Amino acid sequence: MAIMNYHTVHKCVPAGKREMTMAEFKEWIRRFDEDKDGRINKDDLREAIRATGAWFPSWKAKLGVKAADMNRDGFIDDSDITALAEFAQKNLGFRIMP
Ligand SMILES: [Ca+2]
Ligand SMILES: [Ca+2]
Repeated sequence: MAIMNYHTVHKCVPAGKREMTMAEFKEWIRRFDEDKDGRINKDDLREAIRATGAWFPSWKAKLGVKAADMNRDGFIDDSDITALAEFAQKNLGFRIMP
């Protein structure tokens, strides 16, 4: 039997359909904000994508930041979350309710 470690319990998206509300998506992505400054950088996003089990997490993280980071400061903050959710729906198999 597999032992659930901290990462498994707190960071994994349930297997199967990744359906969640926008609020749940925000909460989920914030768990990967390692330095807790409220912004998601490329490395944080890579870990989030890795946790979904998607392939090429580094590459997808790069694309995700490019797609979502509207003011081009290299970070995904609150105002970029909607665009990131869109990216997650298109590329990571998420289904996010408004
Ligand atoms: Ca951060
Ligand atoms: Ca930004």
